[in-house]
Amino acid sequence: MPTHGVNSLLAAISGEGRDAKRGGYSRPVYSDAEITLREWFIAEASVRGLEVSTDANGIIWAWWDLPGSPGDDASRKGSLVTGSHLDSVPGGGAFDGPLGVASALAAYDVLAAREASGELARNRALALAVFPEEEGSRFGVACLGSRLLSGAIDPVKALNLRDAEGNTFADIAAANGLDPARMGRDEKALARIGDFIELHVEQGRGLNTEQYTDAAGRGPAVAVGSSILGHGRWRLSFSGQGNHAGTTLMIDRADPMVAAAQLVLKVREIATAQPDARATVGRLEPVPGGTNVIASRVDIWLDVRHPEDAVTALLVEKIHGQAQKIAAFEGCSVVLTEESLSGTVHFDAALSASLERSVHRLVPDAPALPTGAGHDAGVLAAYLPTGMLYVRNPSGISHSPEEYVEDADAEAGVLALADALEDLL
Ligand code: HGY
Ligand code: MN
Ligand code: MN
Ligand code: MN
Repeated sequence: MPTHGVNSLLAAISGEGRDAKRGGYSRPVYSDAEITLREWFIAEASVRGLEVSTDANGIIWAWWDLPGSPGDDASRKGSLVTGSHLDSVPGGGAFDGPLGVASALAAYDVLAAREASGELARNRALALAVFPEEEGSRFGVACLGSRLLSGAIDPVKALNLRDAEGNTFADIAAANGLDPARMGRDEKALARIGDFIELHVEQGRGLNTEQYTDAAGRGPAVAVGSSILGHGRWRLSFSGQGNHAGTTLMIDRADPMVAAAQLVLKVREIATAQPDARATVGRLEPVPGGTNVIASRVDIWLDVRHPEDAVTALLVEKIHGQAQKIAAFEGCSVVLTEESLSGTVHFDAALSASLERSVHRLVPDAPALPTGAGHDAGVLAAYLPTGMLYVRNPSGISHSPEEYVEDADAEAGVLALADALEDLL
């Protein structure tokens, strides 16, 4: 039984979903690559004797029941759960999601060895979990699996979400063996989760700033999550007059691409003027998208984040107002659609205090760190105690092939997770 081969577990999947065009990994939910990673997790959990099942919402659960336990809902009520996701953003890094899943497997190995040697006597079951569509890269709503589980999204809305090819989530879910009619808030599954802990690669420069690093530039391997920045996603569709690039005089144009381009600059201006705000247009899609064609429509996707939800709303209102002004000037129209919204999350205080006590045994200078990145632990925080651990990312870059975790830090993350879980088992 490997003690904690987190790096070998990650190496085993490092070839799946590589994106030759963008670099990094593209593993949209229910793509071949993400399905291969799901199968990898199921195999790794099964070989460890865990009881593995996929629920109606597509969440995979791998149960380590108490010795002699019937393993039913009653005996699993209030269990400890740890895990993350396997889907990625387009051209994402190797660690965002998979580090948390591989670390959960490796932390189980450490704890199983401690139980076998008599060092660990558990009072609770432990489950490893994999949540689908955390990035929202295929169907547009982030943390779709945990939102369905908790009831944070209406299953009818979820099932009607479409990917870029026009497939509905219902169709893709059904093609992957799920029954759309059974999707939605799952009281039994929620009752089984007493605490949820997600280990994740750190996605900013937090642990790399001078505040935490020594002269050699080395900072603590692990941090405990304190909060998640409120954030949301909107789509702005500019419509104009599609036309011929050669026969249409400049004066005769209603070009939505020109309107969208101006709005992108306005987004930066508005967000830069607001302390602590972040706003991004990371995706822009002209229709029909021909080189010699004036677009008839341009869709842009807006990601806005701020600690105060009211300010996020104000920023979106300002951006929408500017979009309407620009569209009118350019002879176009514009429609704003909200795709998803997550308020600022403060992790459970008691659980985070327990995580800090555990982690400080191994990493005494591990700080409590806020993050600007959303997570399933953030969605579930509204329904049950959740907490997070972050593992140092020397690049400070994420959602990019440059995302990175050193082997030694990944191993430290596993031991910190194992200690944190042990103290709660
Ligand atoms: O977008 C986010 O913050 C997360 O990585 N899904
Ligand atoms: Mn991510
Ligand atoms: Mn993630
Ligand atoms: Mn996440």
